[in-house]
Amino acid sequence: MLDNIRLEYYDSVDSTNDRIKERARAGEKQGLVISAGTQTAGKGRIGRKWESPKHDSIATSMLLTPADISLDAIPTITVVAAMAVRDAIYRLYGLDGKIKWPNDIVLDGKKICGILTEMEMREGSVWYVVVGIGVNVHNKSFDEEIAFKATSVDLELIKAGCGTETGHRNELTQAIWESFKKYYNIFITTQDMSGLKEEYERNLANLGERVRIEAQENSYEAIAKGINVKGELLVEVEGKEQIIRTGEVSVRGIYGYV
Ligand code: BT5
Repeated sequence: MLDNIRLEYYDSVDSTNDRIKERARAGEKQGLVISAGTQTAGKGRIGRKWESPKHDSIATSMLLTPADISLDAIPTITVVAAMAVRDAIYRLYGLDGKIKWPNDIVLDGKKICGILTEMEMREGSVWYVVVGIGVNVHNKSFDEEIAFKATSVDLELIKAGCGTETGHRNELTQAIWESFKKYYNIFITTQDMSGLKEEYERNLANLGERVRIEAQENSYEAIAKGINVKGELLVEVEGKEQIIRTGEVSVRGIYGYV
């Protein structure tokens, strides 16, 4: 079980995930969180970049050392983390984000958060896991390549007519890890989504709608049906159920990014 969360903050690091890995290899215990004001080499999945401009966004990573976890259950941790971020943003700001399977939170059709889970094996079993979360908080604009699909807490609060508050990065970071603890401890008892699936599906973007599955070799349309207990996406293609397993697949709505 995850109980003792310890928060460390640095003004600038390369990647908070990489700082956690270094500490894990040095024998650090589960529950360490490293957050940074900015990252000089923030990472997305499969070699993509994550932009974290100075003091505008949250870049935060936690070390987990789950005992006897199966390799299969590791990708599910991303799915659990997405629930936690959604929950924290809702509790603090009333912003009703949706989860874009597997690793994004979206608001008004744009990405507000990305999650990158990494792990290292030792002697044939999982040694440690790093869950890294990036959330756009005070960003008022984005680089050209992502401007059409990125948003922030402040931009969404302004749209909702709530104005903005200052200083919510730290409070949001704490809320995210508190929520993560709650969901992770439910997940870890069974190592699957059986206790969380229902809530997850309530907040899943595109549920029951047509989506485009973009795999490396091909791209096709399907209807999003929900998730299974492993946290894999269930879709229907020409009347047959299919399981979307890999995070290297992009799932998009038919119109636009979500
Ligand atoms: C992700 O990858 O969304 C995972 C992002 C994880 C970032 C956190 S920050 C703390 C920790 N330390 C790290 O080094 N990483 C983690 P992916 O699904 O591959 O999406 C990456 C894509 O999102 C990029 O190719 C851009 O198109 C877009 N993107 C980059 N920065 C963004 C931002 N700030 N807001 C919205 N979209 C962004």
